[in-house]
Amino acid sequence: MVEAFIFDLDGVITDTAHYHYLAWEKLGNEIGIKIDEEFNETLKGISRLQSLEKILILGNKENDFTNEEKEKMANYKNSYYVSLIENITFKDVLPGILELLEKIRLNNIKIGLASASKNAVKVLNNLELTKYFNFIADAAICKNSKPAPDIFLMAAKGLNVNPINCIGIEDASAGIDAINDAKMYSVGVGDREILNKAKFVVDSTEKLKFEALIKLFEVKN
Ligand code: G16
Ligand code: MG
Repeated sequence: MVEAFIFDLDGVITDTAHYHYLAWEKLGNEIGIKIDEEFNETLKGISRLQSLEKILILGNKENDFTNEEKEKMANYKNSYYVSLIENITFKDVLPGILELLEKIRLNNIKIGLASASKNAVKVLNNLELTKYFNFIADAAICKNSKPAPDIFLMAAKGLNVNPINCIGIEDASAGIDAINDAKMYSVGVGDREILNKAKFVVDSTEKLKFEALIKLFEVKN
């Protein structure tokens, strides 16, 4: 029996993945590292500082900066990102998500959030979706970020449910690894090749249908 749906935020509930990209691209321009959409794919679901490390490696600049400078760069990226999410409203909820949340709630199934973003609460508030969530895992106190299962396990614990009875929904390959390692049923939204480790993949959020997901989960058990 499905006890909970646990959602990733960026790229699943709203398209902030694109804003993260714009903010990293802006930092990249400052430090002379070109970030394209393909490389950005590898940053999805990865924490802020880990993303910065990957970008510096991409530009062969991993030994060029002190920790203090790296902190400043991460803050620079975040300030721009925060300015971009300031104007997010309920209109930015991706297609099908509101309907899905409504149906889950109507069926008395719990809803959790497992985002790597320290800005998740703000984004959810701006989207006016906070009321749907029974528990929001706090990325700030999560030791190991995706692909480690920790944030999904933290969500299951906060919801007081068994991970094997959870459906996890993600847009990032690292997130699918996290869900699988947490022993949850993994659903990917996006490119089938990138998300090839997911148990089930849809190419857009409007194809996330409550009844179909429940059926898939029941069949696998
Ligand atoms: C998100 C994004 C990542 C981002 C991370 C940290 O994770 O996918 O690109 O680096 O959060 O975000 P912040 O800098 O706001 O703390 P998720 O798990 O919601 O996809
Ligand atoms: Mg994501």
